[in-house]
Amino acid sequence: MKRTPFTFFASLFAALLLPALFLISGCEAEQPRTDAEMIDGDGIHIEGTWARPASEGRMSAAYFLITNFEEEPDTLLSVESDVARLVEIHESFEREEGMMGMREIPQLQIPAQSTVRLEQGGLHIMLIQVTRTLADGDTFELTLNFAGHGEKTIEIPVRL
Ligand SMILES: [Cu+2]
Repeated sequence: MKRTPFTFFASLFAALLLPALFLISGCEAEQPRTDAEMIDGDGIHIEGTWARPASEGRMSAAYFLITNFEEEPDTLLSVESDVARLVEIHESFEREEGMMGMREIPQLQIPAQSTVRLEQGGLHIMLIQVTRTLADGDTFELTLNFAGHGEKTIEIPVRL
């Protein structure tokens, strides 16, 4: 059978245009996936978690980095754990005598597309009256309650 111009263009279409169409639709398919991740709350990332060791009944502090990849700010409203009687968000400040003090803050703003550091001498999660001894190498869970992203439970390793 002799090739007509029609079959030539039809095979050209199949060879070039169809893969191109798949490529285009493939790119489009990735866009909603990114949006879905943000709706699911993956726009907030926690890393670098650790907490100081403490004997039962004493205080410990937990530290980590919170990164908000979203275009909207979020707020850490509260933190819960069954490893302490009371869990508070604290900030450190310099007293008049040059000594460092710390105090509770009601909530913690996480600005859009930025990282907030909880670290020694700065912001931290205060664990008051730990219900069991937290030794180097132990782990426990903290549940962070965000205004926008809801609850996030993270694992905290205890280390010196
Ligand atoms: Cu504190």
